[in-house]
Amino acid sequence: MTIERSLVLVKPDGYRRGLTGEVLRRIEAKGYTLAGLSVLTPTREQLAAHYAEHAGKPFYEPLVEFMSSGPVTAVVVEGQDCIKGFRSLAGATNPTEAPPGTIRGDLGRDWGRAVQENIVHGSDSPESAAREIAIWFPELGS
Ligand code: D4T
Repeated sequence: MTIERSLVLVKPDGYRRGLTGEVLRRIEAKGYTLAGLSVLTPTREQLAAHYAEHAGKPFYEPLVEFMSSGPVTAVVVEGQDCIKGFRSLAGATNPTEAPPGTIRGDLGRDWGRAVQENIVHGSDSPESAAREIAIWFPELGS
């Protein structure tokens, strides 16, 4: 077993609504540690790299527009199995379906917009985590 790293983003809706601390609190309360933290407004170039798999999908442009609309907090989360563990903390992509107890279930809702504003992103595999950490924290290497 190896200690994993996951790239978590508190998205612009989470930042605007003052939920950054609450998300970080839940990550730390779970027992994971924070290995990197940065508040920044993403460039379209960073988002094109981060969301390359979604290019061309109907929600892609609204997604890039939303994600570049204000500051995000990028976090490197560390701990045993933290990639799966954080996705479990986050809940389903659609905040209406995310169960109570999860970040999206407790703090998110559908606002009727072209893209789901669902507060957080978390890497979905070790490969994605390595790719995403290089985008948001080039100085960390790996
Ligand atoms: P992220 O990547 O932001 O953690 O979210 P998920 O892993 O849960 O979801 P994703 O990569 O499939 O989607 C990225 C981003 O696009 C929004 N989205 C997604 C949307 O508005 N409508 C959709 O149908 C899908 C699939 C939500 C998250």
